Amino acid sequence: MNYSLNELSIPVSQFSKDTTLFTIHFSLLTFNLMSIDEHYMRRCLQLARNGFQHARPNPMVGAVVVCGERIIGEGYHVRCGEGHAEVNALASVRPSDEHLLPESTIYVSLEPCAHYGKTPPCARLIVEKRLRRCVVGCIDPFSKVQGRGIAILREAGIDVTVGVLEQECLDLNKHFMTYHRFHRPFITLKWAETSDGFIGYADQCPGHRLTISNSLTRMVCHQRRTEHDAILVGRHTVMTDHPRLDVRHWHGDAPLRVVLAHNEVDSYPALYFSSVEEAVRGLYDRGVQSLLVEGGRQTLQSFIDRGLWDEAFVETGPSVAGEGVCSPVLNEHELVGTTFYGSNRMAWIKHR
Ligand code: AOF
Ligand code: ZN
Repeated sequence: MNYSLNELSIPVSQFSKDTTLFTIHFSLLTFNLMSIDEHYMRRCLQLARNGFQHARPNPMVGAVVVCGERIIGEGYHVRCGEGHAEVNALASVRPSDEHLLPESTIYVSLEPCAHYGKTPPCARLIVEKRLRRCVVGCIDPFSKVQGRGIAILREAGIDVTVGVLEQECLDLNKHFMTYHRFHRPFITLKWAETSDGFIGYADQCPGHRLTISNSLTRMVCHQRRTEHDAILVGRHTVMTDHPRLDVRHWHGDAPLRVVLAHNEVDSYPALYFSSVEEAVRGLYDRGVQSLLVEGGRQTLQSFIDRGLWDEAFVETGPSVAGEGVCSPVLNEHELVGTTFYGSNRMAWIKHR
């Protein structure tokens, strides 16, 4: 669906006496403009993902400057504390193309910022550079922005379109969005269960550990760990499993270790909270945008019962336990997708 505008530039006068044809032409033109905006917004999303490793706790953002049908600049937010996507995209415009800015459009996957943070406001830079149009993927929920960037642009007479590929733009930064919109970390649950629905053997079988994951799903789980700021388990899991909760089967930073318990357990180094509510509040106060809850059953179920979860990754292996600790029960949820890793199935589930 990547048409050039020229392909559809039939003179309107040709149809002016024929309302039906005019309507068809007009809607084709609208559709065409929409797909062009989506096309460049997709490029913004693609660029933004390059910031995955270093942009945190800032969001991943991409920007593209387009004049006519030519991209004259592009960039993304590389590292927290450094230039934002718009700054990098505008800096990449060649001096010989600078004069084109007043007839150009800047596409950004997140609303340009309006505040002086570690860097000056991007909305002011766009005004200074006199761009004609700005297409925004989604509003920035950060309290110092929240629509103010768009207001600055509109007040300066820039044509602003908001909400192109909005859901994809929101999903890209789901941790950041949840943190700023709901004042809590994004919460992901993770467990592995046997084909007959058990996550472990009962306490009566000390030292008898149920192996469900395989080498591939271990890599996937450790990759998930690198994507989260903190990882949490309950007191019982610490006592029975002594989990390392680090990143050994993937590359990246290990999340902050958190334990739900009234007191420190077995000198296990972690941040301790005595209840789910206290953990969620305490982690928010520490700027933790995402939390991975890895067990055990009681801990997982307490997050579920309070409705304090966003996504779950449930791995099902081929083994049969016969008896033991039953897997947690999810409330309102929908299956997003399923991936097979050897004989293990990983279900990606969202809270509704
Ligand atoms: C943009 N473009 O590429 C990003 C934005 O401390 P600072 O100055 O880096 O500002 C961080 C905030 O700026 C961050 O919380 C978010 O609201 C916004 N991020 N904004 O215009 C970007 N990364
Ligand atoms: Zn900015």
